[in-house]
Amino acid sequence: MSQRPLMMSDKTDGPGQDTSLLTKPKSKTERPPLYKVMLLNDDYTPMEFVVHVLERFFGLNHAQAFDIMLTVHKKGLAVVGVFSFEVAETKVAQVMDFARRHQHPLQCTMEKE
Ligand code: TYC
Repeated sequence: MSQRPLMMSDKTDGPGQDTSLLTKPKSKTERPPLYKVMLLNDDYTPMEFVVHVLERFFGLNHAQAFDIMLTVHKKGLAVVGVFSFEVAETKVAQVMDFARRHQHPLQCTMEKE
């Protein structure tokens, strides 16, 4: 008589018929969500300041930074990068703090992609 609880390995599917591994649910490897970081236009922040922000916090060269600044200026906003939640949150905080310290109303936000 069995002296222990019934276990999966006790299944009596027959020789070579153990289905316990085949029925295991597939664990999908989901990518973590990404977040768009955006700059918003305003009427007061100097263009050169925005270019500097883009170079300093987003690693853009001067031409790339100038192009994105102009897009924000003309269209109202632009995505300046796509990052993990933690990195996006840090970029937004760095830009907002830098703008505030220089008394510019520049706004930076993030949104799930
Ligand atoms: N519109 C601003 C100006 O004319 C320039 C500017 C560009 C401000 C981008 C903010 O995110 C911005 N001085």
